[in-house]
This record gives sequence, C-alpha cells and structure tokens, in this order.
Amino acid sequence: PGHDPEPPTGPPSPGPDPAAGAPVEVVAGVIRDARGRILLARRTQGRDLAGLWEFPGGKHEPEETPAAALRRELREELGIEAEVGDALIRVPQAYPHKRLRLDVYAIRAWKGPLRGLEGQALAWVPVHKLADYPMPPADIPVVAALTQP
Ligand code: 9L3
Ligand code: MG
Repeated sequence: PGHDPEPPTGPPSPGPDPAAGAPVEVVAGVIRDARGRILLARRTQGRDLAGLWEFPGGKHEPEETPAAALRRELREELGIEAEVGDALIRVPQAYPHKRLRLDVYAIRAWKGPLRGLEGQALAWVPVHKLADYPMPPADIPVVAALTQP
C-alpha cells in the first residue's frame, strides 16, 4: 500500500545568472585616526581579492540599512563602535561572474580597541599614500574621491 510518488517538482530552475541579477550590495567606511590617516585592511588569503588593501566593510544582509550593515561589519572585523556619517561615493563594479555596488561612507567617530579581528593586516595610511596600496578595482575610485583637491 504505497503512497503515490511525490509530485514532480519540475525541471531544475536554471541558476540565476550572477552577472545579470541585482548587484551584491557592499558598504565600506573611511575611518580616520587623530592624525587624519585612513585605515586600510588587507584581504586575507583564501578569499576573493586576497592580499589587496581595502576600505573595511562588507556585504549587506537583507533588511539592514546601509549604516547598520556598516556598523555591524566594523564591529565584527575591527572591534569598534562606529558612527556612520556622510555617503562619499557609490561605485558600481561589474566582474565577469558578478556585479557589485560599493557604497562608501565617512565614519564620523569610532571607539574601541581597534584591531584586526579576522587576522587581517591593518595600515593607517596618509591620504597622499593611499595610491601606493594595491586595491580591489571598486576601491580605486574612492582614493580618487579622497584625494581630489
Ligand atoms: N569589496 C571591495 N571593496 C571593499 C569591500 C569591503 C568589499 N572595500 C568586495 C570584495 C568582495 C565583495 O565586495 O568581492 C564582498 O566583500 P566581503 O564580504 O568579501 O568583504
Ligand atoms: Mg569584509
């Protein structure tokens, strides 16, 4: 007395084309120290863009505001409590396998013992030296925006 077989579920749906879908939304912060130097974090081995220096941040979770996403990322990666200020620049970026949108914000204030909680190297960099650090393509226009007269 067997059950009827499960109804067919239909053909497997074709996977979403990551290059065509909505962009991955990423937020990053421009964090300054008391001397006006800017924080860069080096992407660790084993991830995409490993070894490159970036403005710290990461992906939005759905339902998060950009500011909340950035506060969470900076808490997780650097151990700081950050106050998110002005939006500085939005960089759309197309890779062969995905699209990404990087929204960069000034960090107005932060506190806490700032350190690389994920094993990433950190550097405090004077604005005029930012261009010396190899960066993911999306971060390069950010440097241009920061160094504009
Ligand atoms: N990304 C580029 N520049 C940045 C950040 C924070 C992130 N300043 C890119 C790298 C990844 C994607 O965004 O392709 C998601 O970042 P993560 O979640 O791997 O840090
Ligand atoms: Mg990140």
